Amino acid sequence: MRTLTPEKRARLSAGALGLAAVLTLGGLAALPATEAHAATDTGVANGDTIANLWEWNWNSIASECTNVLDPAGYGYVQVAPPAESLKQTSYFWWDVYQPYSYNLNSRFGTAAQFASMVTTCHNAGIKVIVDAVINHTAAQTGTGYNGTTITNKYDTPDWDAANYHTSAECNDSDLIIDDYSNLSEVQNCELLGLPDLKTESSTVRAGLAAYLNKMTALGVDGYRVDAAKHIPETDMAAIEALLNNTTSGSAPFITQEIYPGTTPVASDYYPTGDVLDFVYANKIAAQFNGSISNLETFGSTWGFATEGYSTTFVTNHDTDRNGYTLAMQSGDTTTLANIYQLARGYGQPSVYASWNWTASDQAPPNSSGFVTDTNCSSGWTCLDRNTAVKGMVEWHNAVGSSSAYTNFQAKSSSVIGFSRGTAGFIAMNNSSSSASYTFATNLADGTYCNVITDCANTITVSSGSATITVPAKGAVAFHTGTYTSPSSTATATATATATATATATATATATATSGSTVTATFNEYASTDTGTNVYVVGSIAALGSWSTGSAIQLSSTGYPVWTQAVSLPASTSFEYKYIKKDSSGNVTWESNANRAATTGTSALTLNSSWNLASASATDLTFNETATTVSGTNVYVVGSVASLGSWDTDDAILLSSASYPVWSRLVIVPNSSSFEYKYIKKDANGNVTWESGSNRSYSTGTSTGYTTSDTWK
Ligand code: ARE
Repeated sequence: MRTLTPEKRARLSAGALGLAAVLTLGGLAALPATEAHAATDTGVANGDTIANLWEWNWNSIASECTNVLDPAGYGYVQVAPPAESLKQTSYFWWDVYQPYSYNLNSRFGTAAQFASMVTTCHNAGIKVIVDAVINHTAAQTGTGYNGTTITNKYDTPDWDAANYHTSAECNDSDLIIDDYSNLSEVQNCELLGLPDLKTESSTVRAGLAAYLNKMTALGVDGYRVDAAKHIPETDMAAIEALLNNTTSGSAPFITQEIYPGTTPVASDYYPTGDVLDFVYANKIAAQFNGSISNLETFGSTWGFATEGYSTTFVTNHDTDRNGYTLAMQSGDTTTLANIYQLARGYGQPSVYASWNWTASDQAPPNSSGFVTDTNCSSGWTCLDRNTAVKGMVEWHNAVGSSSAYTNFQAKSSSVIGFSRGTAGFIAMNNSSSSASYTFATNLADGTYCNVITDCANTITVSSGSATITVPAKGAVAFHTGTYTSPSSTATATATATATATATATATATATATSGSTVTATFNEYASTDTGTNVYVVGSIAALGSWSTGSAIQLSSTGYPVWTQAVSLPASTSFEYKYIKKDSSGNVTWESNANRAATTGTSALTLNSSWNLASASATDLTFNETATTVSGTNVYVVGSVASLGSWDTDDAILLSSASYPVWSRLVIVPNSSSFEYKYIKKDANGNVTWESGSNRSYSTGTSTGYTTSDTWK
């Protein structure tokens, strides 16, 4: 087990295509007999979106994976705690957060039904994330869902008193956490009086890992770690070190519940996985309860978890009940916020779907406590099935994670539009009456269908703009995959529009043949300060026509190489340049001359380095085989600026996606020789250098250089 990098998403993404399905759900609310998707499905593979089907029973989840989640393009399903739990006579929902044993016969079904659900979901291309309650066991005695009787809360089938924290570790006389600003208390005392497992003990670590490994062996792909802030991060790392790989061969996906408070904080847990982004959920609620016109900057500067670690949500089972976020039952506003979440594309999105409640403690629909089948027409809110939400899962997948959030237009406090690169456009209306505006779309002229209505209506883009009537509390969204035909007005419209900047001289020669595009991947090495982003801007409309306001933002996922795939007209010559924008919007242009390129009829990659003429740069992919312990990462550092000039603070983090091979594409000068070396940094930032003399490399005038090194 090692640190999960942002690349894990590529590693974990499911492969099945979201093909059309005819839906006949025995016992469930009937969906339309045939889905209009048959005609419009763009063949987008299942993406990263999580459907959080909280407290659905296993049979209903299995059906949903096959009949709804896969056709819609979801990638993951998250399920409620599956272990045997407390069973009160009132059957409160929170009984399942009090484990009695790690037997998988639970209120959601039998162990066999659980295993079958995992298999069925996998067969549909959906990965399964389990809510893992591993910080504690049950506070309340009684008889559980599999018949286990507990009379002493410190004596369960799995544990005895020696496995729990006592007054020897907990500094609070009643053993219960009262002071959430005291780290020791938060981690050594009892959350809500729930017996606190002694996770510093190797016996406890092994027992918890055995429980998780049992589920991993059944095919489970990942875990939402409940109450993770109450488990010291070092203990999390030690437990994860004991986890087996999933059946698809990767480390389990981990997202940790670090409820906001004084200490510890979410970022403390990045070494052991992702975190649930409570700040994101709280702020999205504030926007959709007020004005949405400020969403242009909605991103990391708002205090969210770092993008590569953020599991975003609009609401969850706790915050639905405590007002910290929008509520599931807030109807259209919550649906619209989910649509925005999928469109914004920050972190890994999740859509919460569950049962309706009127009293906070209320049990889910059940029979003697056992949860009954989901009925989306009665008692349940199946937001994952909402036509607009499903359309946006498709849109989210189609625009991809690297298309910049750009081209933001606020028409009023409640009507906005924005693009994701040149791949998709969405207009949203948070008011109670419909609104009509003309938006610049960033998309090629033509006719597109609206994914929000499952393609029941179309939008025409002409001269890059579209006049759109956005329904009350609704949205209109389309992407290049829903392009159906060039509009009658679609002609070559790009003309030279030199901007005020001295260095950018536009010489546009774009003559796009209607709809014919190729993907150009821009890779730019550029070091930046926090808050500053890198954009590409150029002479053609798809690159903003030299307008810095319309420049395409590059993704920093591979920092310090900034990357973006952009759809460009085929067989077109253009000029371009990179710019940096700081958090105040100040623009810095590269100092070299305009770069030039010509598209053909297939994809191309453009590699360059800040302030370095394109002709002087090439790409070098470092591959280093190195084994590491949890929390430790491998970097490369070297003698040239783009390798950090031997400064370990500027060393380049390599990706562990193909562990134990650590890799990263870096832009370096061509026709030059330089030295480099690999280093390891542990979770505390301690640096270990490879032994021996410096390594050296010489580039020529070609591209696609690689190394194949092994830690020495
Ligand atoms: C129930 C009863 C309690 C009783 C307890 C033991 O409600 O009165 O003392 O049983 O008998 C859920 C329910 C709880 C329930 C529990 C066990 O929400 O009501 O307790 O199950 O059945 C903190 C944690 C965070 C936690 C929240 C609720 O840090 O991890 O509290 N969230 C998870 C789950 C919950 C679940 C548990 C953990 C327990 O998502 O659904 O509890 O498994 C500040 C602090 C936060 C604190 C927050 C509480 O912001 O900084 O750390 O969150 O207050 O609002």
